[in-house]
Amino acid sequence: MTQTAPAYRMLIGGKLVDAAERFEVINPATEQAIASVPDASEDDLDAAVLAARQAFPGWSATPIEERRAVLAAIADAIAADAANLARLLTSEQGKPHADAESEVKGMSGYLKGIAALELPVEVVEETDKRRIEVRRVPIGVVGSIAAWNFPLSLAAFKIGPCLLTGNTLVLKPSPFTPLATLRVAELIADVVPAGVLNIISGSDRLGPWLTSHPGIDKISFTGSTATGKRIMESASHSLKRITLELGGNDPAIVLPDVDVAEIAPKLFWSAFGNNGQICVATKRIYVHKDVYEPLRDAIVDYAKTVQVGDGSQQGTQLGPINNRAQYDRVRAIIADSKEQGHDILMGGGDIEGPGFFIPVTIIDNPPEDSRIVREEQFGPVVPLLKFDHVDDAIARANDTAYGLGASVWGGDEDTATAVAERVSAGTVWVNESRNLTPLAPFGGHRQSGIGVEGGREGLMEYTLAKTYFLGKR
Ligand code: TXE
Repeated sequence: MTQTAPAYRMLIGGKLVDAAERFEVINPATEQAIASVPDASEDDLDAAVLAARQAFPGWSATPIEERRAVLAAIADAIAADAANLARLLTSEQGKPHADAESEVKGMSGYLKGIAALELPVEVVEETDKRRIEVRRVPIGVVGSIAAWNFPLSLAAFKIGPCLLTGNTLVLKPSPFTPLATLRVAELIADVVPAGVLNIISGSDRLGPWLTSHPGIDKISFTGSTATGKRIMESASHSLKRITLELGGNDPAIVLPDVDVAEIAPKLFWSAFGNNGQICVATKRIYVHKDVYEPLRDAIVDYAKTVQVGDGSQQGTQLGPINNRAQYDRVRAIIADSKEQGHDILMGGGDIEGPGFFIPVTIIDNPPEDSRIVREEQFGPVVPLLKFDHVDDAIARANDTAYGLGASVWGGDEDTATAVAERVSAGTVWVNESRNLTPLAPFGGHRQSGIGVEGGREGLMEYTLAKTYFLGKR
């Protein structure tokens, strides 16, 4: 009797392979196990790194036009399986089906956007004596770790620039959300040259093995600031290059000349999209006193119309929190607000039944030193904070160890842009928020990260400078 191969296998050296052990993946809306995936051992990791290393000479010598074509083929394979990938994403991540569909579409679009970028040679001297040019060369084998909030988008952020610049990759999805990524592995097994892109799943032990592996030359990580620091430490032993995209505590500053009715839903989704589980979600909303009460009431009225539930059900706008640890973390922050006697405008309670559901929670002007203001909540709870003078709002917005994103909202674009110039963050939006593009760098200031993803600068992070002095006789 022949045994059928299990669903969800790792991609190592062009082959779909299982591991000796597997672990279960939970649907956060039901808390039921929905599938099992390989739990990579150290030997499996060694095999993936070896495959990537063996593929590196060939891939790095492959003309960039061919590498672009491979990225485009990956994007097409993903687009062709969009409905299935979106369904998997909802089941493991919790996000509503429509959001999952746009993430799948976004992954494909991002890869195509990156594939179109150029890394030109820079000529710094051209004289009778010599020509000096700076070329960019790939680093080698990259190890990438993606988080559970956007498994496919983050995979695209890592795959695109890594492969375009001629590196090879070992990619690890979060143990909470490996399914859609392993499905991608299956879709691209015959599309990508063997060993160029390896995808391995594993439990908590795999991350530290990957970041300390001597065969890896660079780490690209998206996750918490605390884990980012541990990764930097472990990378230091062999001076691995690092790109760290970490947490944020993004402020929104709302100026007195806004159109309240127009921005209330926009601000709501800026804070609550993906249930607040976005590194660049708005996490503190500073509102000028002249519009504080009307805007507060408009946001609360809007929030009451938003449907929380199982993401696979029609009409759901916000799903559950992705995992129990994060659920407990968000609930602890809400509990702290209750204990401190903050005015909770809506939410704050429990949602009956299984699943990591938390009601939309809005807190009215808590003190600046409270946990909900100081910490990254990463869940469906946001504080509204009143200010009298814009200087005060800017000072409070900047008073954080983070510096990932920020937004400014105002009727007069020049005034709002002038405020944006004084906010310290890697990305600042004026009258919009959370939008990203493959064409521009995205990264954190201060403890929100090191390095950037996207744009030409993002490509540079996957390369080393190599300077040629070309003497003329
Ligand atoms: O992520 P972690 P968690 C923030 C958010 C959230 C917090 C915790 O504030 O509350 O992070 O989330 C691997 N060496 N963000 O605990 O700790 C681990 O296997 C190498 C912001 O889920 O960052 C997992 O796959 N790897 C963020 C991954 O790191 C290690 C998105 C993420 O773990 C490791 C998600 C180690 N020592 C959460 N320890 C954003 N920037 O958007 C763990 N890992």
